[in-house]
Amino acid sequence: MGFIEDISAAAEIIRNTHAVTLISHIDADGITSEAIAAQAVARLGIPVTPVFVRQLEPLTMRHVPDDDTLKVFTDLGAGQQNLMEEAGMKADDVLILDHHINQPAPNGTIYPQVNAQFYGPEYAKCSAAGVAYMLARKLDPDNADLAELAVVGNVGDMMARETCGLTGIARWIAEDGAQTGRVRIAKGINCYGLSTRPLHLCLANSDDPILPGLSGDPKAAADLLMRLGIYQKSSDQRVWESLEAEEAKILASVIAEQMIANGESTERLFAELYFFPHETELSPLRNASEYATMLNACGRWAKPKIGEAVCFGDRGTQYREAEHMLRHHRTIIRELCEHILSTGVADAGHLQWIHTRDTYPDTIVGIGAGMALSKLDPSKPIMVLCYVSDEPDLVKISMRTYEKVLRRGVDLQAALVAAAAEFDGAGGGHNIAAGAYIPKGCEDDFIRRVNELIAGQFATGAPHR
Ligand SMILES: [Mn+2]
Repeated sequence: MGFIEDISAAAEIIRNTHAVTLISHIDADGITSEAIAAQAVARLGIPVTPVFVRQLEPLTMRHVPDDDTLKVFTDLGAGQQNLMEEAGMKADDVLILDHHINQPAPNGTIYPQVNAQFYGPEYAKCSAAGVAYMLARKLDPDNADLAELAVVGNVGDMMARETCGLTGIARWIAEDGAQTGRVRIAKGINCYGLSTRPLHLCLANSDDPILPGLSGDPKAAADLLMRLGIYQKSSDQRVWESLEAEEAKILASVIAEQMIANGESTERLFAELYFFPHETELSPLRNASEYATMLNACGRWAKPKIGEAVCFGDRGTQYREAEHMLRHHRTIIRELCEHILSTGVADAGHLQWIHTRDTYPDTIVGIGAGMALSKLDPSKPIMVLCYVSDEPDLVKISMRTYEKVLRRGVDLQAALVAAAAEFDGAGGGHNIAAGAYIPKGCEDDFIRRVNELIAGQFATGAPHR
């Protein structure tokens, strides 16, 4: 069926139920899709109970209550219909809102599902929060005030990353939010921290794209800003969002000139950005990517309900707790990054790697890997291996690289999916950032195999992209 039919059917299922249990994932997309669906359902006067899980697997299925509520799965479920069937759930008891690969239930139960992967390219780059939003909008056009949460979920799930902006239905949702004034769509530099970080740090921290002479060098970035009259002194703290249009334009064109002079493409210098003008200035809730980080921080440190409260509009006690989570998150990631740099990585030839064992939680090693890479050899992908807290037999693999390396043919997802399968593990992710789980003990062979696969990708070179 088409998207409209599936969304209409989902809306009917919600309207005809007396109580909902919402089962969702703990990352930014999971928390926002839950918050959208929960508010849309609650506004109909139907009681909702949230259940957040790190992953839907046999062990976490027991958190899903065995009662007569409708089980709505957001940002998960498409790939776990076998577990629903095993738990004895009937098609009438379930609604799946997802964007992950669909794996039908083995005994043929057809669970109602709206999955962004079903409807062609216009929908393909839409996260679960986008799907939940379309359902909310179908239930009541007044739910358009939830558009910002869908934008946060989409951006948090990297739907804007490859194309430097949202596309298709996800872009339509941002525009829908712009109509009510809750979302401001802007063009600007493709850096992180535009609402909260002093601009020189924002530029110095940029690693995709690499800004020649600025990335990794806060002092040079502050000097440039003083030269342009954007900073009065090197200790200024202005953020990008506070720049006048003319200042932002001059800054972008100077950086673009430097990139061109260095033979770099400026293709990734500009991005479409999503701001929320009703939020307090200088707060991480002012733009989609920083908002998403705050929710990820809550989820990764096992407090998804704090993130949910922020999505519901709490700006008091729970919000302060979320700020605390965010600070904690940043501190641990910075420590991990320093640990990687001070310990040093091993060079396998076509990738560099480090095993952090149980020193840091597996939920953040990928982020730390990405940050450390900007201070390592950027031409080789980084692999970080670590143990998984509640899975003593597994090793988690996180890999990161840069757009520039992708253009030479590298695809981390392809490499990790293929290698993990050979070792009875499982891999997934994106070409630029991917992960895998493998059995403990085969790490050395695994590194060798991934290195071989990446060597092959470099040798074959880039396909037409
Ligand atoms: Mn998602």
